[in-house]
Amino acid sequence: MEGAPKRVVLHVDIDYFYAQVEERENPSLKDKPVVVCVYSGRTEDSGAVSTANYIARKLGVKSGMPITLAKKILKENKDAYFVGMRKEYYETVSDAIMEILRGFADMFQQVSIDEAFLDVTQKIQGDFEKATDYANRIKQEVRSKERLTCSVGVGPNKLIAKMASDIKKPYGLTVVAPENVQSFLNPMSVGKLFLVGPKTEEKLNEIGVKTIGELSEVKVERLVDDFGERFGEYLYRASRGIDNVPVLEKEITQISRIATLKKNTRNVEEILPLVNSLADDVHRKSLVERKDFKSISIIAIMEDLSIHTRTKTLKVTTDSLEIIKNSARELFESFLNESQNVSVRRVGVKVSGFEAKTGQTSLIDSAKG
Ligand code: DCP
Ligand code: CA
Ligand code: CA
Repeated sequence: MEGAPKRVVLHVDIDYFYAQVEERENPSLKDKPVVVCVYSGRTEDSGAVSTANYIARKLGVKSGMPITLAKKILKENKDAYFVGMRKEYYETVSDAIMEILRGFADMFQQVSIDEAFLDVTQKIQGDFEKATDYANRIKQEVRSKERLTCSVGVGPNKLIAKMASDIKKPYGLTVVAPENVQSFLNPMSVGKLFLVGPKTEEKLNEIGVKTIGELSEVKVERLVDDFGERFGEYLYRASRGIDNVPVLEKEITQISRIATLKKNTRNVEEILPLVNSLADDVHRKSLVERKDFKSISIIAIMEDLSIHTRTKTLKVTTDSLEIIKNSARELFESFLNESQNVSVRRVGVKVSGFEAKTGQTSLIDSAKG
């Protein structure tokens, strides 16, 4: 593309983060299965696995599974070590690592407790030949200063860097120069494309698309018909490795959308279709930004132009579209019940109270239709 500056973007993700911190604190754990647990406190073993080291994963333990199941899987293993999550401590470790990473970047964006994007274009003069050495220096610096390993992906943009960091783990490095982007993507299954979840994957498989290369051969019109304008166009671009989103220093603190109703009304059924489509937009944006949210708000601007907001705050963060829609409906219903006899003119939906996403589990499956 003419004039588009050539960029070099790194994505750094710490390997089995919480469990690796536990290993660091307690070297006797090194060769044992380590499972970090979030105990809910209801019964001794109720709760979920936060993460596990690779030894435990090989045996079948996964993030999110019930602790009781993990214990069953490791029942025969006398060495298995279960430890309660120490989030605040991991946060301080994270801060120290982010500080190191920031020093290597022209522009820096932390996206979760254990991952960040670094725009290093100036640092290495846009030269991909220098990228391998530079990324290795970063890995070594984190290892020597913090005694933790991370994996790094390098690409011409965030999309490719993010996908590349996941290829070799732990302590991996994958560099994808611009001329190799399409051959990097082509053989991968479409499910590996960022933001393609199981449902989208299934829909694509149904039209005969199994790999990202095959996806890149589908006409954009077809994708827009099947998946809606935004997501259809995203798939078209992403399958070609195109992503122009800059590495942003500033973290956003909320995502909102507002629109005007076709006619002023106090009837919730007339309001909901627009609210739901705003919820779709807000949700998609939260996935793209990799933000989990805790609060859902509605905004109502009345015919007298007075502005009202109502907020619902959850106990835990979520990325659920369902929850946005249900909360927005609830909030509008109770707002309309308590408000004066004035009609609504504009409506808005907002999510806030972010915690950056930790896993790679954010999947768009709510495409149009
Ligand atoms: N995490 C969690 N619950 C999940 C997923 C993740 O509490 N369902 C926490 C624990 C992880 C941390 O977030 O250590 C980072 O998440 P990642 O998805 O990056 O997973 P890991 O760092 O544990 O492993 P990997 O080596 O695959 O990056
Ligand atoms: Ca990680
Ligand atoms: Ca991560």
